[in-house]
Amino acid sequence: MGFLSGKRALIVGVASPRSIAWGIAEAMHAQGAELAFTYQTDKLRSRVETIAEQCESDIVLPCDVAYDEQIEQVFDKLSGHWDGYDILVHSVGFAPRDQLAGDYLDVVTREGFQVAHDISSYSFAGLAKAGREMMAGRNGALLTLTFLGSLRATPSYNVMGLAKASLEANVRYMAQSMGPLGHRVNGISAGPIKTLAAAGISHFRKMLEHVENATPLRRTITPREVGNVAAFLCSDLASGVTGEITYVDAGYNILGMAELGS
Ligand code: NAD
Ligand code: 0WE
Repeated sequence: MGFLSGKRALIVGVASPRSIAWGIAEAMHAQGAELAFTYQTDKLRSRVETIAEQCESDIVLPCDVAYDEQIEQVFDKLSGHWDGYDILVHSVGFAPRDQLAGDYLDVVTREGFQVAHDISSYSFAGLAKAGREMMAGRNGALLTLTFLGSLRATPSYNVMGLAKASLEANVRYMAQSMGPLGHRVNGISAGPIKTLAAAGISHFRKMLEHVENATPLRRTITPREVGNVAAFLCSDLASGVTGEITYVDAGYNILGMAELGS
């Protein structure tokens, strides 16, 4: 019996076997959770079906979080399988590609700003709101994924940093809103991992090397390491924790200055 047995979790944000959401699904399944998944586009459907099968789930639903109707439909369809659910995992982030290279003020646009905030921050609240009824009476747990670029200016991360700052504020406001209902809302700030969302980001390999050299544990982290913390935060073991951002970054965020020499 795992520490998530009897819990039902909806996982939003699987795109490949490297996805952080994939590691979260594996970790939650290992702890006995029952899982359901969404996919953004038809192209991603078969990938998501693969992880669903591995986790003994046959609930795979479409959801592009840019559309209110698709967010509503997820919970309409989910209610045909489950009478309620306990855990929402939001592992979604997006800004138009032209926003993620070059100098911040050179590349930022009103449209880029709006899309980044809509898809990367609003969608967490949108999903929570649409799923509130199905979570009623169950001591739910909601979790999102963020990055240190929310707090510290990070080259090329640009408007995504602002969107993650908004997402982290969303964690606190959602925690305040849902706390009286017995639901907890938390975030994990993950260190850089080579996923699809990192593909094509220029100098990403160099960033990983920098982290490997600088971080206290002298290595990067894996989706499964994020998954294990996600499983804990969404379990009753973390029943006193809400509104928090927990770092799973091999210690990078605690540093004040690089170690020089040798
Ligand atoms: P990923 O590409 O595997 O996952 C990103 C997911 O966002 C994909 O599944 C994609 O389908 C989904 N998505 C984007 N737009 C969407 C939309 N309109 N509707 C529905 N889904 C949409 O990459 P990942 O690295 O696993 O990213 C997951 C989360 O982790 C993101 O929030 C990302 O910002 C965050 N994060 C990633 C890293 C990293 O270095 N990879 C570090 C810290 C935080
Ligand atoms: O949050 C992210 C990446 C999010 C992301 C990635 C893409 C690539 C494809 C958002 N939108 C898009 N749009 C696309 O068209 N991370 C934390 C990973 C990441 O991205 C960076 C990083 C890190 C770390 C970009 C610049 C610098 C560092």
